[in-house]
Amino acid sequence: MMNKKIEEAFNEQLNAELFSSYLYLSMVNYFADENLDGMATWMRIQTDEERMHGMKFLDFINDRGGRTVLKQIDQPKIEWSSALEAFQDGYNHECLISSKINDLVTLANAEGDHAASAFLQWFVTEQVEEEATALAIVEKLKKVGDNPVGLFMIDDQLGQRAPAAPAAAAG
Ligand code: OFO
Repeated sequence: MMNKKIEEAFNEQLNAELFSSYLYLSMVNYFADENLDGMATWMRIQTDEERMHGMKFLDFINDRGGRTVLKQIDQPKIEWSSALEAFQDGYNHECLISSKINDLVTLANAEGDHAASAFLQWFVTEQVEEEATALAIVEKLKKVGDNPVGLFMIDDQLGQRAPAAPAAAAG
């Protein structure tokens, strides 16, 4: 039987992960509109990864005999002034998600829910990577500034991102 406080908090996190997917999908559309096809490709893969994060929470809740409840997903921002602003928003969002994961670990430990704690460790590690990846792109975009050649070089590089292998994506 699933701890009710954990069940509720995990349902909230499922919603947060699906919102992450939705936010990045909105960025896909922005980049496509800006003819930054490489960034659109990169974000599309990110969108899929976020959905997979959500599914991990969904599976855990269901596996533990809890009840998954799908809540309304907020409308994401739809317009950005630059690629830098979009990736900066992405980085800020990842920092927010990291703090949510940390809070979940604190809650799981306080409730003595070792299964939930063990499950969350994958996300703790994942968030280190998520923040580092987004920040590295932000730093590169800051360096190229308004230089269109530099922007298109980064776009080309990001377009080479390969989708995560199914096993890795599923964690
Ligand atoms: Fe971007 O890691 Fe999930 O939300």
